[in-house]
Amino acid sequence: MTDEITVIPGDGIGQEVTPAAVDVLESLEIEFAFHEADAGDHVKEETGEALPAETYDLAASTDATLFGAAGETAADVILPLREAVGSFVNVRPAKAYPGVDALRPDTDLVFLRENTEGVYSGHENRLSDDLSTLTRVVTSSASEQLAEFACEFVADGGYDGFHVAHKANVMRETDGRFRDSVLAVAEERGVETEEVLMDAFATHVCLDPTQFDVVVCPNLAGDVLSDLAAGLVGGLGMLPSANIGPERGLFEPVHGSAPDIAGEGIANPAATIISAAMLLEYLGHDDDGQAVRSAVEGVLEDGPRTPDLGGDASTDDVTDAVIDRL
Ligand code: GGG
Repeated sequence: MTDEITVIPGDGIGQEVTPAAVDVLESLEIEFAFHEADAGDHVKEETGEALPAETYDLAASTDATLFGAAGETAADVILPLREAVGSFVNVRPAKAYPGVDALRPDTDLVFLRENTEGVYSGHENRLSDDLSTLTRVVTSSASEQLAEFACEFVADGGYDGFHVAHKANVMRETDGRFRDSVLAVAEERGVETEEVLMDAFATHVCLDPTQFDVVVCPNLAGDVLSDLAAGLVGGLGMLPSANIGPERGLFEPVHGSAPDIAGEGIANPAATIISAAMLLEYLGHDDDGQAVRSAVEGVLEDGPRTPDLGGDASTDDVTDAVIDRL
């Protein structure tokens, strides 16, 4: 059966790293039907709308979506796209690969980020010239759905349990609900958990990342803490992600549009290509996903490197080297 894939490069370096990942997918012996779609700052400039309805509808109807990067219109693009695929969790692995100059080469952890609510639920208001407010939404149902996923994730991955990062000592009602809901599901399922205050986590993960394997977080905390972990493993060019829904998924690097290097052809495609490997695994192409991961790992170890990793190779050089290894 042909896998239907929506491809949305988005803004900035998304226009460079997304085609790189598509080239890798096209080099495999799998039948894909790719549907090119547009979204982002440049679309808003042209049409007044960052996310065309056709793009949303494609993401909501195809098997999976590969997304590049969002710029200034992130809230109008990536949040609705995650909703389009029904995603309730953003899986963000942070792993230091051999050969990459990492601050903490012993980092190997996975963030499971709540993907629908918290402070990213869009309830912001400008009440006066002096005052703006934001409503933070936390439901037991979304927290429990995340926890169910986390329990499956640790069982499938052979982990002992998971950490829950929160700030329930200050945000007693919202993070308190999040923490209590997650812990209740884990207890019912017999999965071991440990709580960690998210600010303390930021320090502990830098001092000794080996203390952590799987970290379940509210939305904003997952976004920020995974970027922090990117700093431990070689930079934002290293972190892939999978937005998982019940029937479809959206796969994207953790990094944004990087306007400082956009258009130069030197963006690191590793995060997007590993995101494509996660897409393959999500669609059941486990062997191909593993082959893509191994090819990226081989190139990171002794192949060409983009400037963010200390080399002078282009996005295309790295992509070609990955494809050569497949
Ligand atoms: N490829 C991910 C991306 O474009 N990130 C930019 C961004 O602002 N993301 C916010 C989020 O991940 O919630």
